[in-house]
Amino acid sequence: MLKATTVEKEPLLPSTTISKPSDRKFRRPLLYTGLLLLLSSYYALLILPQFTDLGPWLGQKHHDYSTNYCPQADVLVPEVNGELWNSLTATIGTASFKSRAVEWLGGAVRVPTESFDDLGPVGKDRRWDVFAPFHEYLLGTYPLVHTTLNLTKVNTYGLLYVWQGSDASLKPVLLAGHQDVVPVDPTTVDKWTHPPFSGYFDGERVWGRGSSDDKSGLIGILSGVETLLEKNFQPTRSVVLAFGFDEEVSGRQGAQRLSEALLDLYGKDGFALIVDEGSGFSEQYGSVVALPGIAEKGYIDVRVEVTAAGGHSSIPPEHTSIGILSSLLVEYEANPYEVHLSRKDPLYSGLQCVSEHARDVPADLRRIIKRSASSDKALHALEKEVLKNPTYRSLVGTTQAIDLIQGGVKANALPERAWAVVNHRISVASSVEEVQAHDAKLLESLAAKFNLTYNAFGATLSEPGAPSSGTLTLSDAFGTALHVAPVTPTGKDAAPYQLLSGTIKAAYNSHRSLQGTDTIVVSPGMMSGNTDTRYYWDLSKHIFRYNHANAASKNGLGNIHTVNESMDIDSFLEMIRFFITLILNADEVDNL
Ligand SMILES: *[C@@H]1O[C@H](CO)[C@@H](O)[C@H](O)[C@H]1NC(C)=O
Ligand SMILES: *[C@@H]1O[C@H](CO)[C@@H](O)[C@H](O)[C@H]1NC(C)=O
Ligand SMILES: CC(=O)N[C@H]1CO[C@H](CO)[C@@H](O)[C@@H]1O
Repeated sequence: MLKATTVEKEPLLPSTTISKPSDRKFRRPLLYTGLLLLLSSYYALLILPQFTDLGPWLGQKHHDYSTNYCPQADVLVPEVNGELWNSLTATIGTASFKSRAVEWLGGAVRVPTESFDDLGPVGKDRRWDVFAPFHEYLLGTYPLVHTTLNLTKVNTYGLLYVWQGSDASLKPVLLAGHQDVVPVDPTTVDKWTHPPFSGYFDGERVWGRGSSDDKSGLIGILSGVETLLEKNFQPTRSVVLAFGFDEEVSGRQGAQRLSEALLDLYGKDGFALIVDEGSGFSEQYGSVVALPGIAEKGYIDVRVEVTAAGGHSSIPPEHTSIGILSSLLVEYEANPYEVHLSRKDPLYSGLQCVSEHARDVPADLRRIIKRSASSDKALHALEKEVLKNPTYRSLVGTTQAIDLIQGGVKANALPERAWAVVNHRISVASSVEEVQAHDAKLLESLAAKFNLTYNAFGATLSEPGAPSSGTLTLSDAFGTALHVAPVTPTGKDAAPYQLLSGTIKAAYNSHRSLQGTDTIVVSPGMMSGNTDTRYYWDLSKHIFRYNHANAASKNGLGNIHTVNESMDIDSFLEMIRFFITLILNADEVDNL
């Protein structure tokens, strides 16, 4: 999860333009894997802060609140395949299917597939070999999948399954997930209620690392496909499955290579939609809200490096490189990024959905959210309240955190070099370029004050050739900058979003024998981290990070990335139901 930072308002808009980084930068081989901080997270977030300060907005008149800013799709139940769906729905509800699901997921957990930050290339580093037994497990567990679908192994352990549809003119659906799990800290093994790779089933939950993140997704998809095959379903629209094996450590050997293979096979925008791991649904203001992730923030680690003349410290200059670096870092923290809530922000769409559809939203809150759609004044008032919540603030804005520092080698020698790394998570309203320009501008006056030759992201900002007493260099620390993800369309005419929404409602209702469209609200959600889809932007404009996990259940999402990770079996069964419904629905619509 993203760490919330404390941020104060301080205007500092970027104004310099500096050289644009090439896309190649974040495709370069990993230099310092050990320091990579691209932690991926499971959650899409929508947290409404407590509102306290809306007094002035109460009792406002002459406003039309009737516009529906978050129209809901109808429940979408397979029709052409209606009989099949009914039969599958019944099957999923049986005790024997539940036992199979327990075995499927538990067995997958029992094959440890940890990925580590410092892994070398596949073929060189033997620690990747753990994926071979995992593939054996899948082969033995899903016989029909392996006799019917075409399997290509990309970069040895990436799994690319193609379930060929009868109509090649229909764009396929891509379902994604990852095989790897975050390592279990050996010192915490005895703190687990059931051992981390036991896959133990206690009658309610399957325990172990990966039971939730993300073997529930991967096994959920494969279980759904195997079950469809058992009922002799043959797709019209092709279904493609892509399972990376290093999502937790950047996806460069897995998803990145898979994306190249997928692009070769299907071309740019070759997929009707992509569904990867992500959020599920939870309770918000008295209603159940599903939050498919439609956006991801960008990322850059900025290395701030100062060099200065060395020498004996008995005759020191006024400022050493460490002293200068300290001033630069103080400047950073004194000038946090300005944060604004914009109507284009996916989190704003989320506020609209909750205010429109959640049952227990206080009337004054509901009103100001509605008003904010057309009134800038109301938007500012809303922003002021919303950004009081540090998590929300971090999700909306560009964050900065100084996470690494180093300098000096000896107590009596002047440090010739000192550096720090500032980690930024980039607002969906901004860009890598804007952040680079902002940081470059921020330190410009200090660079001049300390008489430094100033280089920022490849451009010289100080007077070329002028003598100086040292250098200041800003750079992309590990070549891991990540652009802000394109925002997935969610309007009324965005057919894939409507299909997903209708499917979510159908799966939810069918799992509970409910009727009606308003049993669960679907709202655009925002990821706090990145998934393998960071490599899939060219494959489809319609990317959703969503797996229908039930975070509203009493056990929640189940301690991902930590001790006691576990998966509620009922929630897992509902995930399988979701994937089956999605495949069948996508198979019979022709507007994707
Ligand atoms: C794991 O769960 C058990 C209860 O099943 C609890 O007692 C224990 O504190 C949990 N461990 C951690 C670290 O949360
Ligand atoms: C900067 O440092 C260089 C080298 O020591 C020196 O020649 C120059 O005069 C200095 N400039 C200023 C403005 O202090
Ligand atoms: C299961 C499987 O391998 N199916 C097919 C994969 O693709 C080749 C070539 O198109 C077919 O010959 C296989 O039957």
